[in-house]
Amino acid sequence: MEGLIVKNISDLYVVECDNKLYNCKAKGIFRKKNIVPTVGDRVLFDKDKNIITDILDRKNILVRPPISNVDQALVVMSVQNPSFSTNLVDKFMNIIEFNNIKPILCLSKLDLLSDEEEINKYIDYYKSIGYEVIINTEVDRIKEILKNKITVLTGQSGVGKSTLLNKLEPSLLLKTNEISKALGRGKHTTRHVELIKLYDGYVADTPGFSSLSFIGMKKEDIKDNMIEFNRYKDKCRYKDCMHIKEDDCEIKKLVENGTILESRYENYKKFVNEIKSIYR
Ligand SMILES: Nc1nc2c(ncn2[C@@H]2O[C@H](COP(=O)(O)OP(=O)(O)O)[C@@H](O)[C@H]2O)c(=O)[nH]1
Ligand SMILES: [Mg+2]
Ligand SMILES: [Zn+2]
Repeated sequence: MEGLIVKNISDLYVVECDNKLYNCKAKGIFRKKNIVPTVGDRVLFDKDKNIITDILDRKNILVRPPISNVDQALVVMSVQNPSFSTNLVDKFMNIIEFNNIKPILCLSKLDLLSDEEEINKYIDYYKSIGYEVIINTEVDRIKEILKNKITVLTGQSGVGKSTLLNKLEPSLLLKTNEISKALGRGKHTTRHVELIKLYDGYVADTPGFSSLSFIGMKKEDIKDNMIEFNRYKDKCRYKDCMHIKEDDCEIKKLVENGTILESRYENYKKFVNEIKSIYR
């Protein structure tokens, strides 16, 4: 039978098939070949012996947290409390792009803003470069987005991720307003990775995702995943232009004339510096 690994606790795998759950172990051969079955894997399993016999080809795999076949990431970001951070938005988007996952920006706490003019400027910009941007109150739209997909929820602590999931599925009864330091270690939270079934899709409830990092990425990767730079880079004088110190750089011109958002460019330069310090 074919199923989906929806949960993993040490060597136990919970496999879902036709809306039923099976507690399985992995065939010994996997360990010998150094293959680790992962949440999100489509697998063949023997439902009488409760053994996973085969792992079907993966579309992608994330290492931390370990999860495979992710379709998209919902990047939840509050506009107030904690305040809106273009640095975090750009960082998350960049790392998610690098992993070949589609990022969707979901803004929360707009009710706390007295003036939406500033935030609308950012919303318009991110939309203009091709990103989908939604508000956490657009529940029907979010249901639509989650349908038939494996989605990971990312965003720093306190932005409203658990609140959002509870609104979508009240029976989840997720605790909200948890202290960030306790995330993943608090007595009510768990370390294991799990896919929650929601609207014929799955959402990964993974604390680890609030701390995405550039580890494993090169500065060229950062550049390649600033998606709007790619539209114009052929106009730079140098083919391998990093858009920082080079002359005749189209990207720098576009930042100056306002076509490229200044915060995006400034964040880009910071990320490149962060990478340099990782490898120093
Ligand atoms: N005003 C306002 N508060 C919100 C909103 N979404 C979540 N909150 C509050 O923000 C706090 C943190 O939410 P929580 O869901 O625990 O954030 P998480 O750490 O990302 O899971 C809680 O007190 C929520 O009630 C929102 O859209 N507006
Ligand atoms: Mg939470
Ligand atoms: Zn350039």
